[in-house]
Amino acid sequence: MKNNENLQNKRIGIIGAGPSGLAQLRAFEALKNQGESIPEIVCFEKQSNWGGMWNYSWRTGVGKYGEPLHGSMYKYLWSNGPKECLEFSDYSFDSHFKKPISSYPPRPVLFDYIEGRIKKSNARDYIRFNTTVRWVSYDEDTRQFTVILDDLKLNRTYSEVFDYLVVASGHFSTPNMPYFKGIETFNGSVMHAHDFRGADQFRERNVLLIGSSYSAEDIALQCYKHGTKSVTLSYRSMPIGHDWPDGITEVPLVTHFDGDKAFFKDGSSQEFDAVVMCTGYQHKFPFLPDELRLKTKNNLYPDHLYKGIFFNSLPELIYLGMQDQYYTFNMFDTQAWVARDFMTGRMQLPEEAERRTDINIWLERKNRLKNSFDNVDFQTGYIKDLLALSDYPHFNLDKVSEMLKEWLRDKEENILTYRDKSYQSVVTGTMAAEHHTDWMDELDDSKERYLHGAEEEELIPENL
Ligand code: FAD
Ligand code: NA7
Repeated sequence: MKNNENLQNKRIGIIGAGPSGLAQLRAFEALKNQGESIPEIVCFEKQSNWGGMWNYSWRTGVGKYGEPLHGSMYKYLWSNGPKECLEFSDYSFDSHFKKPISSYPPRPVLFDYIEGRIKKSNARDYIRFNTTVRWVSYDEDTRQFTVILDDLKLNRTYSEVFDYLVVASGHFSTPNMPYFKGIETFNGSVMHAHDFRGADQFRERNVLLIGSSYSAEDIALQCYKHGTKSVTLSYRSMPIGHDWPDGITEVPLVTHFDGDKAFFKDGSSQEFDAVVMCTGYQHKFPFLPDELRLKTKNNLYPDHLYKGIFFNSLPELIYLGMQDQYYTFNMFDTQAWVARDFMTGRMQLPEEAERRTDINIWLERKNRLKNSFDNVDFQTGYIKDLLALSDYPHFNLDKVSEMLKEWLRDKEENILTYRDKSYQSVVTGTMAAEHHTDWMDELDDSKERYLHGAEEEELIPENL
């Protein structure tokens, strides 16, 4: 192992062991496997397991130790984009599952894939589970971060000092929950998508979903699939605009409620049994002081982050995965590899003013985006920019970009069947298998059923 004394004295703290935090661990591991020395790393995760959002919890509100519950995923959640668009370029689906699988796996299958890559290393040793990062401060003189931590199991508070801090705490966990006049008089349940755990409770009910983005779209489909009587989607800016099946309709924004009745901007009104606010999330960092906190809404290029990751006024503070996401796991990887190279001194950053100029170029480009296809091109360009900076294994981004556009077209063509389509891996060239059951008919999202369900059924003799 090459000896770099300076590096070995450095300490790196990572907040969160979701896909972004795990990407950071994996990036260091890859360097170590090349015979390079790596600094001391500690990753803090407030949940008892890794996987972030993909680590499903039945809980809502608070976790076992009273911390705000992180998870926003629900039962029966299937990938909302082709898996070929998020595939790790250093760990393919083929190498994990040993056979082609379909393009839209359910959550437990993607969790298994995320876990599979990280289990191949000793990354777990770096992670302190059940540990919440409570507060961070930065000392200008020592140029170090002091991190105050709560060991939730032992109910013990302590602090540690780091030279670099990676914030990988996600941004789809703290609900944006707007107020609508009179909603306090509504008698049914009112929840945010963050607390939605499955559509079973809405069987035979009339449900109002407020919002018109990914959560609204998918919760509407979940409700339809699992027997909700009617779904009404209420939009603020633009309807989603799909050719929805009977039972799902779109209306303009709610103006107010009166008891169980909701009134809409077009003058219409309807009674509902439940309301789900699919109104997005807040970037929330309760552990960061004002001067270190990223302040942004959900968008494709949050300001103040050089290369989308380095906090411009203090680049030793690194944010991963803070963008709105067409790309996910592979984008987090490309970010983590670049962050690693800065932290290990393999890459130097330009001066602050030059970094600001680069950020501004991206912000100006972002301001010119007109539609989802432009958005895909923008994020593709961003990842290309990052890929050029590190040795993360290259993958055919133009092809992935085409697939993302195809995915958008599939959804427009038929929102009920888009998950039955198959895509080709840019990592292995493998064409995805067709799932044994159409998505609309598949009510079991378990890994066992997904991987082996149909085989088992085929084994049942015909006369039984
Ligand atoms: P997260 O997965 O959110 O992980 C952050 C981690 O940080 C968590 O483990 C959390 O416990 C931890 N943490 C937070 N605060 C602290 C603290 N103070 N101290 C210690 N630990 C902390 N992406 C897709 O690619 N395909 C999909 O189909 C898809 N569906 C989605 C559906 C829903 C409902 C949601 C909300 C998101 C979906 N996403 C999907 C996007 C998903 O967020 C990303 O795939 C991915 O999980 C982001 O990874 P992350 O590590 O940045 O954040
Ligand atoms: P998004 O994509 O951030 O979308 C938020 C939606 O909420 C969007 O349609 C907003 O409307 C709407 N919104 C926000 N505030 C309001 C108010 N006050 N009133 C009405 N509507 C509002 O969040 P999602 O939860 O859909 O998706 C997040 C992730 O979860 C995503 O990556 C998926 O993979 C799963 P707007 O269009 O801004 O008018």
